[in-house]
Parts: sequence; structure tokens; C-alpha cells
Amino acid sequence: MIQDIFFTKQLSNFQRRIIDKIVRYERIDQNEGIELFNFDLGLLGVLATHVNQNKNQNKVFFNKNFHIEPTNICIYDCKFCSYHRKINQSGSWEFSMDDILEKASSYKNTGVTEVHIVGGVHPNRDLHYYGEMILSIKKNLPGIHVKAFTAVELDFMIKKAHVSLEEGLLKLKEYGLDSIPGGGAEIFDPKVRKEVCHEKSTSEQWLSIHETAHKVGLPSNATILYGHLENKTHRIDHLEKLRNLQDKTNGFNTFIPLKFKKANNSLSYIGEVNTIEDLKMFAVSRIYLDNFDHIKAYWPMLGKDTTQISLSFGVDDIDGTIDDSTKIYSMAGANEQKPTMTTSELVELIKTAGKKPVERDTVYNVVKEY
Ligand code: V47
Ligand code: SF4
Repeated sequence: MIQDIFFTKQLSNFQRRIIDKIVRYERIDQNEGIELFNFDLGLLGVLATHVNQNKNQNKVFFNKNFHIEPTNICIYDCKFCSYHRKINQSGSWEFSMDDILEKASSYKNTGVTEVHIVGGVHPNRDLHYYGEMILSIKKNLPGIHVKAFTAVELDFMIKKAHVSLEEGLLKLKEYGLDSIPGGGAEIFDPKVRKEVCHEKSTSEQWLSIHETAHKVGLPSNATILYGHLENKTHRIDHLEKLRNLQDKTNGFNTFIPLKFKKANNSLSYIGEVNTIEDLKMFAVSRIYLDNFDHIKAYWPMLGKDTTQISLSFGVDDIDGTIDDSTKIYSMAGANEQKPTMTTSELVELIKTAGKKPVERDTVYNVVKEY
């Protein structure tokens, strides 16, 4: 019995009741979620693996993808962000439509199934500009899945085009948008959010954009930015809001905990949390989000070693090949400064962790089993 393992440890009655619920796949509440962070790491790994096995068995998913970051010019000034610049500031970039098409075309016949587009909130670009970008990319790469724009970018580009949220999302879908990535969620607690990114879309706006996207048939991902000013109560509050929305819409594909990286930003003084904390965050997310099928570790940020270990802490997805096409994390001091992994490297990483690699498309249809 899985419970027998735990009775060799010193546990309170409260902790035993939580374990009992998890073992029986019952939903835990917020207080129980907060208590999980006090659990021994090994125990959390066993519990998260128990939940994950029930959902994904031994499978670990990855995809073949690349990123386009059209600009790092941004009207906002999030304190954790190392990436944004103002127009004409040194280090800023604005790719032209031709640059973007050239990049997209270079992936012809490479087997990539997804392009992930994300960038700064540019003051002069509205949804029609980005819609044309999607149209042209799809002309060059027919059949590619376009996962694009955080809720924060969408909020701005839709308002700039003077249409309602629903009209804007439908229009982007018409242009060829297929799904929405999970960025911009940061931390939903209003006080901490105000501290780390006071100007940008509120938590309510983020949730409403994802709810409306699900309503019009655009699936999405969700994230949390952890390891800065938030505490475990804020983390569980964040997960609770996502779990509630998922109960309503069932539109989220996956949840991605993003570890705060400290280089070159205004929160550098905080430092970074350690690997134990990372693994706890993955395990608690896996256990708490009982209505999410997948938990993703974003390997360029975590590094290959921690990503591999995360597979024993509830993670069943490690994102994609990426092909050195993102700067958000390298500029913040990520473990992988030139993030590229070939398919065989991804497969090897998963196999040496004792798991079964499965290439997926963005919405988790199986492309190939290894
Ligand atoms: O919202 C910015 C984060 C996010 C830092 O949906 C930082 O598949 C850590 O959401 N340290 C954008 N994180 C990227 C994102 C994402 C990434 C990979 C896959 C998916 C997906 C989505 O990056 C931002 C913010 O939370 N971020 N700066 C930093 N210093
Ligand atoms: Fe802009 Fe995004 Fe950076 Fe915030 S995190 S400053 S919205 S690019």
C-alpha cells in the first residue's frame, strides 16, 4: 500500500488526512494545499507521481517547436523582467514582417508543429498587425499551430483595435490563431502583483481573457511566476483561481510553473529559490490542479538536470526543441543560455529518467511514441 511508506515518517493527523485524500484522488482544499509545502520532499515526489501516473502513466510529452519574439519593446516595466526596452533604447529590437517570415520559412520541412509567438507590448501594434503576421506565417508554414500572445499582449492589442474582447479573439482566430500561451499570469494576489508588475493587466483581466478564449474555442496554457515576493498562501490562491476556471471551461491544456530568474532586473536583490523549492512547486501544482491533465517544466529556464529530476515530481511535459529561438530567459540568467535540444536529445533525457517519450502536438495529440 502506498500509505505504508508514509507511516514510517513523523506526520501530524492533518498531514495523514491530506495524504489519505491524495491517495484516493480526492480534491484537497486551500489549507491542505498550503500544508503540502511543509511536507518532506521525498514524500511530495511520491504523492505527485501517484497523481501523475493516474493521468499520464509513464508518458512524458515534448513537441517540436520554435519561438518568434517580434519585439522586446514594451509599454510596461515589470520589476522581474530583464527583457523589455523602450523604443530606441539600446538593446531593443523590432523585427520587420520580412524578418519574421524569413525566420518562419527557415523551418520549412523540419517537422516543427508549433510556433510560439510572444514579446513585449508594443505601443503601436494592434491585433490586425499581429493578425497579418499569423496569416503570412501560415502561408509559409501551412499546418503549423500558432500559439501566440500572452493575455497581457492580447488585452492591449484588442483594446487598441477598439473591439470587444470576444470580437478581438474571434478576429484573431479568423486570422489563424490556434491557442494562447500561459504567460502574463505572474501571481494573482493583488498586493504582490502590484509590487512586481503594477501597471499591467489585472488578475481578473487575465482570467477573463482566458475564459473568453475558451468560450470562443481557443485553448490555452496557464503559468505562475514563483520565487520572488510571494509566499505559499499566494501560490495556493493562484492555483485555486486556475482550478476554479478550469472547472468552468476545461479550456487549459497545461500548467507551467515559471521560476523567477534574477539576472538584470529590478528584483535581482531577492536572489533565486533553490532546487528543493522548484521540485516542491511542481509537486504541489500536480497535486492541487486535479483538473489539469498536464504539468510542464520549461527546460530552458530550469536547466536539463533539474528538468529530468522534475519528472519524478509530477511533471509529464518538458516543452520542445525550441532551437535557440527565445531570449526571455537567457536575458534573465537562465540555466540554458542557448536553448536547443534535438529530438534525440529530448528522447534520451526522458528515457534516462525511466519514462516513455511521446512527441505531441500543441493540444496533446500523439505525433510519435518512442
Ligand atoms: O509572463 C519574465 C516570465 C513569461 C522572467 O504557454 C520570467 O507553453 C522568470 O509564459 N524569470 C512569458 N520568468 C513566457 C511564458 C511561457 C514560457 C514557456 C512556455 C509557455 C507556454 C509560456 O515569462 C512572463 C513571465 O511570467 N518571465 N521574466 C524572469 N526574470
Ligand atoms: Fe513587458 Fe512582458 Fe516584460 Fe512585463 S514581462 S515588462 S509585459 S515584456
